[in-house]
Amino acid sequence: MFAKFSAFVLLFSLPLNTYASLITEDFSSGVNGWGYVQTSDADGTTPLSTSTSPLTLAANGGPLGTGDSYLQYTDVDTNFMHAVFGTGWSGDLSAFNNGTFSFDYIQTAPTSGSSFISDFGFFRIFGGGQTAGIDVIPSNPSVNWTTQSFNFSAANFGVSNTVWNTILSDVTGIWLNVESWNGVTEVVGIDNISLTAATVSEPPTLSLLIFLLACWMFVRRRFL
Ligand SMILES: [Ca+2]
Ligand SMILES: [Ca+2]
Repeated sequence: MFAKFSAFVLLFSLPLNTYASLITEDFSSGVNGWGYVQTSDADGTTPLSTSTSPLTLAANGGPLGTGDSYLQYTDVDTNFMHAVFGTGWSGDLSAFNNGTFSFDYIQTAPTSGSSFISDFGFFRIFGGGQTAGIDVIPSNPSVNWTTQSFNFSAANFGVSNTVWNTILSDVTGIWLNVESWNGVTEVVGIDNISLTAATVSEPPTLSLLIFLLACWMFVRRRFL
């Protein structure tokens, strides 16, 4: 009887969901593997060899103000600079299919003018020998922190489910175009990057409840 009871306890101790449901980065513990690449084309995929880094960790001035660190990109040349995602943003991300991607962004310089580069905010993901990308920020970044969210799905990225699933099963890199202004003038920031898995659908939840009820009735009949 003890063995049966132990098995029952073990059953209820099993994790219901073994997949990660959130990837997030607020730069509170440093750069954390984030980097940059430069390309000659706005949405290009071939990194240039560059020696001057546009990347710094700003200790203050994130969306929460003093003490809120964020990642700052200062334009250094006429190429297009892209943020390269760091630790935790690679490997099998299949669990995030149809999830929600969100991040905060700002342009701290220039504070006025109209030399916007529309490719700012072009989000590109690489994986399984494939790539997909979309422009997630169609308008000018402002001097105030702004939050942008979008659906992390094949339909939104304009690729087939086959290509999308291939990418997500083995993500090798994610880039975000942070070149916002014509001329070597702009300073931009990003913070609070997150990817949240889609909510579990109702049918499996209902099935789980029925299963647990059946277990409880079994135990009640045998042990109580
Ligand atoms: Ca932060
Ligand atoms: Ca520029």
